[in-house]
Amino acid sequence: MEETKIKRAREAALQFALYGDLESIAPFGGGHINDTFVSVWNQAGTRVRYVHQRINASVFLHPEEVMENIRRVTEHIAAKFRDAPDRSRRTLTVVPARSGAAYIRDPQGGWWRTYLFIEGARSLDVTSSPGTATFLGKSIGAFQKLLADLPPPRLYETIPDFHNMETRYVRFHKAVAEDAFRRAALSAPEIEFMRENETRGGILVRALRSGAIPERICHNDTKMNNILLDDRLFGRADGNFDPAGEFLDLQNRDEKIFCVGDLDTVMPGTCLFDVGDLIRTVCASAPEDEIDLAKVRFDPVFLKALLDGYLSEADEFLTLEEKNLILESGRNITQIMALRFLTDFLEGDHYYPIAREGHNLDRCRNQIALIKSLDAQGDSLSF
Ligand code: ADP
Ligand code: GN1
Ligand code: MG
Repeated sequence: MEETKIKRAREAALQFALYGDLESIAPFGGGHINDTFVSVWNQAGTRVRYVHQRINASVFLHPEEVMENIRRVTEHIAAKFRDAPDRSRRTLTVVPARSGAAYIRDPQGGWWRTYLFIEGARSLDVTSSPGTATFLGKSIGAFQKLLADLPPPRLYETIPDFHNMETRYVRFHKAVAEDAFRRAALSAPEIEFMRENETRGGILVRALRSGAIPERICHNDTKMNNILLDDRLFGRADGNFDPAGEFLDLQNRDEKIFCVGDLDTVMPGTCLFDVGDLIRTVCASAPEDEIDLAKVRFDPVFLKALLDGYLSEADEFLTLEEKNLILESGRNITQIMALRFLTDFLEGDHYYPIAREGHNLDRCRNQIALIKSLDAQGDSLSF
């Protein structure tokens, strides 16, 4: 099975405009959606890596529109960094196919793309220090600012209603009513929690629809492991680089590099979707599928640090209404994730890959625990 997958990836990789000899190719990364591989090429004696992804065409019904969005977004960002050092580590670079297109189709109908591999960078699943939280917030504020002047036309909506809590609830209620896998009884308290929170959950989508908050270009999938951080941000207390070291708070961060990846869902939305997903992941004390719920706490220190960083970039363009909804956005995006994990559990785990039975229910319980921890801190939370 694995061998067939690798052979298919290898054949796809060979169709891109890459020089040299393909030495190896292997599965890579921990994303939930696409099939990711890394290849190593020997280019006249220098080893160079590339990332190849088979786009999940059940999730993205128009992969050509995804690639057109990504081409525009990456070229726009790259143009802004024209004179910056390490330009090709600051945004993804699409490597064209030999045909010149941004993707290839394989004989089985799969859609493949290739990116330069961002070397010397890492992504984190859990925040290690307030400094990391600040840096992650700053990176998404900067990303939104870089795209604020993207020329028309409007970007494609690669997944319509992606963060629309109302349509997500319609699907959830249907899944509960049908109960095709006889799992509703196993998740009764979680279903109840979702029902109790339905009206509150619509707050962002209602604000966007009424025009109370503006539509902007945003990323829509800012969980922290989609942000690549320069290895040079990590080091020892004396400030020297050490890849095994801690995040360094002391240095001049402006010189340091981040790359916001996973651009499939960059499309119109509200900035609050991005801040919300950052709050959900950066302020959680454990990964989103931790089953020991005693370990799942919402960290107010990381919240403050994260929003310090985010607002250092975004304060200048956010409206008062957007700022007033920032705290709510963290609860909101955590709720939509709990709802999506639970719906997928009820529908038989067809969207998120699972490593064990009940994995999606575990993820849902984890997200509900995070909301409860956030709620328990109530008015004491501030930024
Ligand atoms: P998914 O949509 O499945 O989450 P991602 O695009 O996020 O896929 O890729 C999965 C992981 O692969 C990322 O979390 C990141 O760590 C790594 N990755 C993706 N693109 C690159 C790249 N160009 N260079 C280095 N690492 C990458
Ligand atoms: C998926 O692609 P990935 O793994 O970065 C999902 C996000 C969820 C996240 C939860 C297109 O993100 O919406 O927040 O899983 N992406 C898509 O881990 O559905
Ligand atoms: Mg990802």
